[in-house]
Amino acid sequence: MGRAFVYVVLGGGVAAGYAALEFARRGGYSRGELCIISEEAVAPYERPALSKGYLLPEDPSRLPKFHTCVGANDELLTTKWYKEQGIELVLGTRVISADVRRKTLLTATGETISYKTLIIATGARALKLEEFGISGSDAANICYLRNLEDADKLVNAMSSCSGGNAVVIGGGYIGMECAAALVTNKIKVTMVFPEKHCMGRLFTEKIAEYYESYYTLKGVTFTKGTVLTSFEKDSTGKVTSVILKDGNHLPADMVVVGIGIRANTSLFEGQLLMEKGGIKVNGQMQTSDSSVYAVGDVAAFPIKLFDGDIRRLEHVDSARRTARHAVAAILEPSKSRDVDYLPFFYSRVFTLSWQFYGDNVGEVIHYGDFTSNSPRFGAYWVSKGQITGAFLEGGDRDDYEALSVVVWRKTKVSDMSELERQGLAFAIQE
Ligand code: FAD
Ligand code: NAD
Ligand code: ISD
Repeated sequence: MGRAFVYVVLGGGVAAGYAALEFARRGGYSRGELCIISEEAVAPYERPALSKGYLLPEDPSRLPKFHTCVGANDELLTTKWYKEQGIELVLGTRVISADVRRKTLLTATGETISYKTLIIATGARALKLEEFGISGSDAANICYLRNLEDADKLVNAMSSCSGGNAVVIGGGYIGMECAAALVTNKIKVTMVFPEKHCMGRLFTEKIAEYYESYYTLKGVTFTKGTVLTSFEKDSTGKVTSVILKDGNHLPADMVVVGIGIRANTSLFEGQLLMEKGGIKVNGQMQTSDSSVYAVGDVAAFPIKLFDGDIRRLEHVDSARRTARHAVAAILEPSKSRDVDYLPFFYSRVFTLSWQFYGDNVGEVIHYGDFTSNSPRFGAYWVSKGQITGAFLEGGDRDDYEALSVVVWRKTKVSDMSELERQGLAFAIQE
């Protein structure tokens, strides 16, 4: 049993949605020649909404409102849109093996799907506590957050926990955004993570200090520099407390775990070149097999701005752009230049909102007001006399645009103290 397509997008997340829109805009395929295979039961959606609008206590965002590509202020691609465009959605279908030489995929239902060109957009999976030697994370009140099913479990757990205690494991993006959502849902939060401060992969100590103080005022307690070792459960199997390595017991009506991800590469291990935990691609998003492309969280691609260094990014803007780039490269190879991407990350919690451009390497200088409740502060990273990264909390569209430009141009800095004195004005007047 099998079906044959010219183009197959494997994975139905953010990158798949943006790839579909790019295919539709460019044409170049006929009805029935293009399909998206996704383990998820719904058409591609804006995953960032799951830790933001989806968790609001009042008027939470629900599908179909946040299907791609509304996150980029573009068309809302509903199931009907895919039908109209002649793009087949093969939903609720897990691919269990891939044969790159034969150009076939095998689904869990036993169907073989063949392709001429494959775009791998399998994203990533949340790391489980079991992978750190801690068991029991399948309990009804322990939540991870990667997909809609996880988000529904989290919403249900929150609704039976009002006024209760939540423990958030991990001080990264999921930890910070979920802690904010839990507090907004009137749940008391303790965050537990091993580092000295939150968002260790990006924030400086000074930036982290601001957010931690802000969260503390909102009622969040920080337990840093330690990890959990096990859970206490009641007779129904529900977690009642989290036991830490330092011996403390934290009461818990629910637990949210955000301890990082692994890219979903396993179908292609041994068949395609890998790097940085992802599938290695060139500037066309093409893997070591010329019929196979990889995009989004699973792809490790060269960043021209970083002198061609290969990076695997775990952010939505990168998923959107790499997907569009791959489709352009597939449909019009002669016109396609190598991807030239400026890494861009952002988050929104409570009434705060920050953006970051570039790479957080080099010497850091901070500027602005770190004391206000409606703050406007930032940081520049400078390496070899050039700006490599820029962070800003509380900026407007023009501010962020100006920062992106100074990073993009690798603007020279001759005097660090002058940069510090000027702060945001340095970027705006450039
Ligand atoms: P995904 O969106 O994860 O999609 C992968 C798809 O592949 C899924 O549909 C999955 O089911 C499917 N799949 C995987 N394996 C198989 C298989 N074997 N068979 C069939 N289907 C398969 N980034 C930001 O920049 N800003 C944010 O605010 C932000 N918020 C986020 C909030 C949450 C809760 C999460 C989880 C992530 C957030 N991110 C954010 C990260 C961003 O969502 C990802 O970078 C982006 O989703 C990556 O897109 P992708 O298409 O590569 O992977
Ligand atoms: P992350 O990499 O941001 O953070 C992982 C955190 O896990 C670390 O900060 C650390 O504190 C913690 N940790 C690691 N080992 C631990 C242990 N043994 N015990 C306790 N804590 C431990 O990953 P995440 O927060 O899980 O986010 C998952 C993915 O979702 C990432 O790819 C992220 O980029 C994405 N995401 C992005 C956004 C955004 O860009 N605004 C929002 C939500 C999610
Ligand atoms: O990029 C995003 C983001 O941060 C969201 O919350 O997309 C979603 C929404 O804008 C779509 O509803």
